Amino acid sequence: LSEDLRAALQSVCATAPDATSYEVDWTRRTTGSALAVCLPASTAEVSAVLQVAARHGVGVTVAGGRTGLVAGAVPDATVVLSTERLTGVRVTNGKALAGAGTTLAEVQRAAAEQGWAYGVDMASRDSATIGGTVATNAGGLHVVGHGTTRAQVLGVEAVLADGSVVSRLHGLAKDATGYDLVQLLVGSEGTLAVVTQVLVRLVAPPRSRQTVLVPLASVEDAVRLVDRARREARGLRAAELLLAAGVELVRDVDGLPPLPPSPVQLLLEAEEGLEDVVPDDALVASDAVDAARLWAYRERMTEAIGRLGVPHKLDVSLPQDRLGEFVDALPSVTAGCTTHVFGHLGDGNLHVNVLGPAPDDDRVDDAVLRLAAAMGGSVGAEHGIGRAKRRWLHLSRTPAELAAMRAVKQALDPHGLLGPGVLLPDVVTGGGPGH
Ligand code: 2HG
Ligand code: ZN
Repeated sequence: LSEDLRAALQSVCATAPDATSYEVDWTRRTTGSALAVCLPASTAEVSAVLQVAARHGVGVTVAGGRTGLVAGAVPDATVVLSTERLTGVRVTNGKALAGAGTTLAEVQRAAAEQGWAYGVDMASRDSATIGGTVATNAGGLHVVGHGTTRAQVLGVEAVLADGSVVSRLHGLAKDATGYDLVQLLVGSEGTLAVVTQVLVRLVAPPRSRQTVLVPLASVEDAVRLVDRARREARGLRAAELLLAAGVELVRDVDGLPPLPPSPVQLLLEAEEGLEDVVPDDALVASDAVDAARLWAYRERMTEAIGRLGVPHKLDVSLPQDRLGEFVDALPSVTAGCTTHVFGHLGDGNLHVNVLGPAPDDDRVDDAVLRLAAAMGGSVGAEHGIGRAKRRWLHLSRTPAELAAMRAVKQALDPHGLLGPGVLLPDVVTGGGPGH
């Protein structure tokens, strides 16, 4: 069967000679196995791959830049469909139309060349693809300013499980003509369709830029300062939290200069007005080079943690007034582990990274996610659910919501070919609530 499958796939598009790098996630925590790796170069080729997979009854896992942190692109005895050759971007009238495999950095560059900016940015910009950010509804560093990917997406072209193509790329500002298929696909993690092209709105570039790093005594103080900056500064676009242990870590690993010691550091970026908001002991960047120097403490965190071992990545969001309490409670559920917490304070989004437990030991994952849910938070803030978190999806979604999600899945992909093992938990039959 697999020889037949491989031959059939090779007759419709190029395939990668070696699947190894596609079979493990960025953190190295999750591995899987690929039946083949397809590299379609057009929407027609994507459609042909899905039709071959359907004929052979095998699943398809979509892979973008493979910087995801919940193993959503790791195959599970499935065919990998990589979007890496679906590239190219064109900017017109404040909108960018990009192939799904175009990197975020390329979209940003194309926007800048025409005097625009793209509202989404993240440290993985050189690898993360626009299609992947749509699939996960990625957030990143500028959500306080521009919202998540969902808020940028005006249209998509996508191939459904049966190979049919839906294309909503007209970009009309007004279009009240029924179900919003475009937004349905945002955040669907490759389980409803394969996104092949994306149309996004662009934003005006900031007129000026202030970057400050503020030492603070507590997370609560940081939350209060963000609230004030939102009201009093102009064009706030980043509000990032660092804790002392994280600052120490990036200093150690990357050799960055020490900062004045403080339990909490808050990185704020706005167009203007921050000088009236932040205390006198804040570090204020004098120019772009200096701003990059301050950002380094935040942007290098993921890489620095990765060098310590294989982290358990627990991306959660919380109500603003529970953030401090959550951070304080973490040691009680992560005892004996090395834990680093940082994230997008303005969005109530914390990245809890836990090192110590074996990759397949998920007791600490369970404890941290339950803690977040018990405080009214979400178990998946901006990284998605993927393969890593689906057994906790029920903590953030009601039975009625899960049933509706399954009904949508069943309608669009009745044979479960797209993203098996991703997002939706398996239905447990034969009693018990299961996971
Ligand atoms: C970030 O904000 C990313 O830098 C990665 O979402 C977070 O490494 C992480 O846990
Ligand atoms: Zn993040």
